[in-house]
Amino acid sequence: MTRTAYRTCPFCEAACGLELTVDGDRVTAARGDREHVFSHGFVCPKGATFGQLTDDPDRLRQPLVNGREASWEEAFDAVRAGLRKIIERYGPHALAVYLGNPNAHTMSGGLYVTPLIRALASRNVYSASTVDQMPKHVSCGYLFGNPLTIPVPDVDRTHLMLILGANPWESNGSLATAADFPGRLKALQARGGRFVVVDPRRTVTASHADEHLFIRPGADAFLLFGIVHTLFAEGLTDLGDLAPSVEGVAEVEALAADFAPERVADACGIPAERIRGLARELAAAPSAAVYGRIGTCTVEFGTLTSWLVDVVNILTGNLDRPGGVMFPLAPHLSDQPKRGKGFRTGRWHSRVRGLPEVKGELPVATLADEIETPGDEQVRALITIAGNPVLSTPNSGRLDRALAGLDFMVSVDPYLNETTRHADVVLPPTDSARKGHYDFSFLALSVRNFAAYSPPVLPPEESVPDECDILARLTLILSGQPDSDPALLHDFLLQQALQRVPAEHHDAVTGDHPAERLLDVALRTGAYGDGFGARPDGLSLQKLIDNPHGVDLGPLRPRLASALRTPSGKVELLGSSSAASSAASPAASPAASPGVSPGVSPAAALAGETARLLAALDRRRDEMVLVGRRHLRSNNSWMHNVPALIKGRDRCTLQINPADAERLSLADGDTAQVTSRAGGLTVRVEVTDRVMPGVVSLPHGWGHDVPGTRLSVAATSPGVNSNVLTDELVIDPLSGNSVLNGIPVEIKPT
Ligand SMILES: Nc1nc2c(c(=O)[nH]1)N[C@H]1C(S)=C(S)[C@@H](COP(=O)(O)OP(=O)(O)OC[C@H]3O[C@@H](n4cnc5c(=O)[nH]c(N)nc54)[C@H](O)[C@@H]3O)O[C@H]1N2
Ligand SMILES: Nc1nc2c(c(=O)[nH]1)N[C@H]1C(S)=C(S)[C@@H](COP(=O)(O)OP(=O)(O)OC[C@H]3O[C@@H](n4cnc5c(=O)[nH]c(N)nc54)[C@H](O)[C@@H]3O)O[C@H]1N2
Ligand code: SF4
Ligand SMILES: [Mo]
Repeated sequence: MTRTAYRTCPFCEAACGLELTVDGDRVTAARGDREHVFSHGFVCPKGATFGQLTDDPDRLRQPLVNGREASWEEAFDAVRAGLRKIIERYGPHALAVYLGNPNAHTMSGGLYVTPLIRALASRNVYSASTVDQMPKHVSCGYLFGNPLTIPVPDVDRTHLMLILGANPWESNGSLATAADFPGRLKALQARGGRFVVVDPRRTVTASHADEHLFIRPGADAFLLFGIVHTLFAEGLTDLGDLAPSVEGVAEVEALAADFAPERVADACGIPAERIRGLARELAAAPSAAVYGRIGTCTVEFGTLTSWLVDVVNILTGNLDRPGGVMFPLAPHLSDQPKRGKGFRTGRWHSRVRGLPEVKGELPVATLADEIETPGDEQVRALITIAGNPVLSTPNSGRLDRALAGLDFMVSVDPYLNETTRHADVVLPPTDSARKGHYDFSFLALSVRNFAAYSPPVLPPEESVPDECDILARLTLILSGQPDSDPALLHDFLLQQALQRVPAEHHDAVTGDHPAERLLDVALRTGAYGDGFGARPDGLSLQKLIDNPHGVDLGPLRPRLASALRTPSGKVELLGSSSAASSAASPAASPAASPGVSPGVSPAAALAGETARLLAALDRRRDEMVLVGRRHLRSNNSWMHNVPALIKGRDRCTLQINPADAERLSLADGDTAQVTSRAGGLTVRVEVTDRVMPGVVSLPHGWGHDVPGTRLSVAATSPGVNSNVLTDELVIDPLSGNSVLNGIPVEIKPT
């Protein structure tokens, strides 16, 4: 007997609705849910393999202790012994945690990671955020008072979209949840709008664009400052209704004074007249949205660049207006205005390099330093949850060696891969078909307001616990509780959530699972909630269960006043003066990561970065630089074990422009040796004019040929690990984010 079930796809930020065919206890097919209120039937090759991932024979279904299958009780005993010994002997800071990307896609990640970090009480918290979007958090923290208050492009209504360093045709977007991003861009063109792509590669997105401009990697801050300069020089700034709500315009004008288009054109590789043209077009469009992603974040001036993206949106009056960039309103959050204290970083610093804390974390680029360098509070044990830092973080060769030297490591992960092979204990969570799903992260970044909850599609397996239970047990072990019955934490969290709810409603909370009950409380007290009866039409868990294709909550609405968390209640272009921020303490940081002194204001931090950018105008630009890329049938490092996704010709190639190939005596199909300060590798060359001269491109997430893993399909087409080449010593100083694009490399034929 087959049946149909509906479920949000958990693999990327697009949050598409899937229609699953279920046969007994297997998902046998996955297609787009045509009735879904947000994705309208769209699906990509990854979502379509939902069932194959669930059924992957290499997926762990039993914990591993020292490489051997063990019972869950044995595994948790080993975890307790391993972790408690380190904490008792060396204190909590000797224990680090690394949180990988899928935590943003699971309910356990949304609900149980924060309590775990609290129980850990270590300064050594790391995540994939510092190889990804941390610059955007910092720039939005400065501008809007909260690092999670991130405006998204209103792609469905905009007249002009400027896309920098993003390839949504393949990635389906990030920090902008937009199922069927390609369809939305085509609709933009069909209604007479335009989109322009700025990228050192002519990507699929660029080839569909009305215009594509090649840019030298890392140069977007020059381009954007050139645009800001032009807006002021030609009297094109027009904040419109925003004007009374924005502070610091004159200061921004002063910062942009030195960046006339003529001065920055060479550094960008874009003619001055075109930079000026972009400024004029953005100013003249009835609405426009500038959107930057990986290519604007994982670069040396990541925070400054991310800040400039929104500065342009603000100066052209496009913040918080339809067709511009807007603040989504997620169903589990409230819509109440609140003043904040201003966003601060540097509340503590990393031990070895003195890098500042940002959003409660340290940069993953310094994790190997903390493991390798002896001394008090040296990291001796590591917990990884849904992460593969051996493939995804800079100078990963060094991190790989460092992990081998840990006293103890535990990984919560369904695969024995390049990272988890170092773990003493691997705890595999149940598969996605057996998990409920609600997007705590991405409904707050969606280009249209909507709500969806998917209950588990298959019943739980006796032998495999839910990930919420695994994280709850780890949390109880970390906090030194003798009993690690997960119900203890589930109850505690529910009581905490109910603190704001009158006691007479407590019995009205519904849900079959602890995560469902927490969600029910959040929904009912959230912006569209039923208020436990006060608004009978409002949202609740039951209402979402009754609407398996989601509940549409309409296009984004202006809501600046309730979104802002700044002390002034205004947009603070230069950040809040009351919020002492701090980047790298110069004494402790290597020369490659210059920074501003601890305790400086965001305004001083931005001014410091602007001065450093100006100095970078005169750098040599004759070396080859490396950038990354993504493919539609990949998902960072972890889907190469699905036959349907890995089949076809080798995708892990070094793309190089014909002019460079000729100069270096390389032909298509040759192998080349690529070296950087951090490391070297040998890879097959693909000669293509889709990458600009002076730039080579290699995707990340490959390199599946190391011993000790269980990835039998991925190992047949292993590729090479591009992060062997990226340099952990060069970071964006204000956010601690790694620089993964624009890496100087030398290339030789082999
Ligand atoms: N050079 C270069 N490097 C990059 C990037 C780049 O563009 N260029 N991009 C960066 C970006 S944007 C990101 S987000 C990072 C990603 O960095 P990571 O998060 O470290 O790596 P992933 O490849 O996403 O690995 C995810 C892990 O989670 C496991 N997993 C999958 N589903 C679940 C689940 O439900 N529960 C648990 N517990 N585990 C699960 C997988 O088996 C895998 O081990 O990589 C970064 N690295
Ligand atoms: N198919 C697929 N989809 C994914 C993922 C995946 O691995 N595969 N990963 C998911 C994740 S975790 C994320 S964070 C998102 C990322 O989503 P995107 O940011 O859209 O993804 P990328 O393909 O890395 O696009 C970055 C682009 O920046 C360009 N670039 C590099 N350096 C520069 C620069 O200095 N300036 C400019 N202007 N451009 C530059 C690159 O050539 C590349 O085309 O994708 C998500 N979706
Ligand atoms: S675009 Fe993303 S959310 Fe949609 S089906 Fe593909 S992987 Fe899933
Ligand atoms: Mo990411």
